[in-house]
Amino acid sequence: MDLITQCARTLDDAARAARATAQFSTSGIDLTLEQAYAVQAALVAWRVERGAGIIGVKMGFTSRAKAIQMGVHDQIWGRLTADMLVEDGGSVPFARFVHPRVEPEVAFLLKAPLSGPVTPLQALAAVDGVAPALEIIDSRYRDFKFSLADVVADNASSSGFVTGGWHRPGIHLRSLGMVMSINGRPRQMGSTGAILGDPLRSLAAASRLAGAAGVTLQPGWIVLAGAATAAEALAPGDHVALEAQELGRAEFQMTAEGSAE
Ligand code: OOG
Ligand code: MG
Repeated sequence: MDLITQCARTLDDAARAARATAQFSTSGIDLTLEQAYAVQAALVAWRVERGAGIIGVKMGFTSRAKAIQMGVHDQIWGRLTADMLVEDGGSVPFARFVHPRVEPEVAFLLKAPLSGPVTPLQALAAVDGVAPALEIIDSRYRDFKFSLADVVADNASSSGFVTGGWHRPGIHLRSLGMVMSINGRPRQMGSTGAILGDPLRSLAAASRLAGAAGVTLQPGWIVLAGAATAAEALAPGDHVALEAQELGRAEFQMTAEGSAE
């Protein structure tokens, strides 16, 4: 088995068993960024073979708060598959995850293909709708610790997401207040402007980065722009709600069974 397949197998097994694995970078496996994206593509291809189609992409480390929290400073992208989508107001089994965290985001729904370098205005022309979103991230690495290449290989910690109601794309996204509450208590507060100054810039970056990898963002796909604040750890039974100015609400419930790590 070649190195790419071997790393993809390790991460895919860890995700399916909801059990943490050792970071590659501290186990003598130093993937280049290019190899890490190849691992990501390979493990997502297996998810697709098992029946979960690709429904979009996500951006990571597009806010200072996330870069500081994780100690990783370059923007990355990952692939979203149909099995990650959690219905707004729905519930998700805690046992599916290793050590899940949640973060407040903005989601875009595309109506036209998008690929390669574009301006935020050109990116906006491909947008059908914008919604408040909660991303559930779950690193397959022990203690949620990783290098840039490690996290890229692990599909940017993608594991679940919820989108609230869709709005017309014209809403200005440079400074809308966001409050993320867990069990009714506000835990993170921020602004959509924390996402690269404007989440549309993150959409343009998604187009550029995916395009460089030969991927065209498709009509009907969802693009998660990245978290506006640091992520919060989740426990079984937690209820999470996001309230965003003008964009409204998104929420979900973690089921009570299962335990972290
Ligand atoms: C990697 C994913 C980062 C974001 O919104 O910045 C991300 C991680 O923090 O585990 O999703
Ligand atoms: Mg995120």
